[in-house]
Amino acid sequence: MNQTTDEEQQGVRPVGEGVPAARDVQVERSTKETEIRLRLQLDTDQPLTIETGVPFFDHMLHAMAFHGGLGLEVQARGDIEVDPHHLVEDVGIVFGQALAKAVDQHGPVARYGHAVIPMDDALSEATIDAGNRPYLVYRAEYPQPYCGAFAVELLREFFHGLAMNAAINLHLDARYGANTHHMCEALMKALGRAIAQAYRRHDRVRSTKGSL
Ligand SMILES: [Mn+2]
Repeated sequence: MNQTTDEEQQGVRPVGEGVPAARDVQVERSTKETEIRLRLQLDTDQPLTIETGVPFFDHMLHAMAFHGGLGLEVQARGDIEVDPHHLVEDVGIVFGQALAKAVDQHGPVARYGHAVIPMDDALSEATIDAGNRPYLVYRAEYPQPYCGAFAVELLREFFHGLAMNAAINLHLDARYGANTHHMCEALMKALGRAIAQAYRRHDRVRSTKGSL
């Protein structure tokens, strides 16, 4: 004879059955160079609070999260008076860790994601395999080296930290454009869309090998 708990008799489902828990993860990381708190919610696009102290980077993260429909809160402080390099890289690391944690805690995802996004003169593409094989291919030749005070070469550090720590294969291609701001922004929007697609819930591990 089956035994039922009080909770089941009251109609409360045990966690893990029926409606899955919203995927909501937090990661904190502090080093001598940076201090970062990040919360990622994959099943809601609210709230968005992004404060890194680097305005153009905030703008890029906001574009990524908004167009990916990701709930993202980032509070980051760091030695940006030296160079935003550490901070941009470490936000990539922590965001990657959050994506990995979401899969660890909440189960398998669709794996593949792809988006191509235009912005006026620019066209940028992002392709993801969230398949536990970390790799970054990043192709971009920007016509201007800076967006405001931000050296756009730093975006590579964000993408690398993200790819290695989420353990994803990430291909990014800022295909063409005349304006660096547009090329970067289109790329970040494409990244957000590709993440949203790759991290859709899936009921089992998507691999012919049975594991990733
Ligand atoms: Mn813009």
